[in-house]
Amino acid sequence: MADNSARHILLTGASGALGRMLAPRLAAAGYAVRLSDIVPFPDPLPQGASFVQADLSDAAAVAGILDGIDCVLHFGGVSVEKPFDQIMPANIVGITNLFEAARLQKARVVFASSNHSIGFYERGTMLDVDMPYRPDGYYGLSKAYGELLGRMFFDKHGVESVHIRIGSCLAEPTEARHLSTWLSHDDLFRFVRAAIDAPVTGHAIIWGASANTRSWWDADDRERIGYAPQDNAENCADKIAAIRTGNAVTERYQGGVFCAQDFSREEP
Ligand code: 15L
Repeated sequence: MADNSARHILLTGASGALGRMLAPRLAAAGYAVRLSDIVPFPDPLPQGASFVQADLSDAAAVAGILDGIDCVLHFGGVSVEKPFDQIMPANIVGITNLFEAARLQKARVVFASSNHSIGFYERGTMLDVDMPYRPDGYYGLSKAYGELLGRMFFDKHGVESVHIRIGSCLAEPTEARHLSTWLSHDDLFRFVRAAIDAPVTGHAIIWGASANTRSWWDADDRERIGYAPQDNAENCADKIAAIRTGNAVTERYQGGVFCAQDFSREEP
């Protein structure tokens, strides 16, 4: 195993579903891991890892958890569509505090962005990462903000960031949409490792999806970090291809049910 112990990694959102999946894997890979979340870590601490409770909207607390860190894996914040007053502190103020702290620390940021930043493209439309944002709610808008914040912090301050535009990161795909959007846990871990270990990243945006046969997502910056997904939702097609939601808005757009939430546009 490579000696990763000199690499100090901070994982925010450690107590969430993806954080809990990543934490033991990162520790087992030998990185020096600091975990953080606004709520306690619910599992036994992985060997060698530490945990610091912190609120992302508190700039001083965020500066504190980044002290001595080389690379931040930013999985913290609200992870579903919510009213703006809930998105604002965690996802807008929080990531701004985080980039400011990364600038002082000269740390790289790996951001768990989301397909909901482009959720209003119709299903089947092939997208490159530089196509215009079409967020499907305040949550998706906050992810677009994070990606743009990374762009500004690289151009202005040289802070490197890798933005993983995650599709549906689940142990198994469970519905037809996932044939296009699924990201396996193993592929996310491969992705995160590549983003930590790449010698140079600049500002990179990469689709967070496995090698799905029915993908809607095309050109991105993956070659820069050497990310190569190995799983494919197609292996589950027989079980899930017929599983639909029954909602026309959900079925029409890439963002699925997030698009249908509070949807009030009248179709001609
Ligand atoms: C996300 O960004 C959410 O955090 C997750 O809960 C899923 O809904 C996922 O997107 C998805 O689009 O499937």
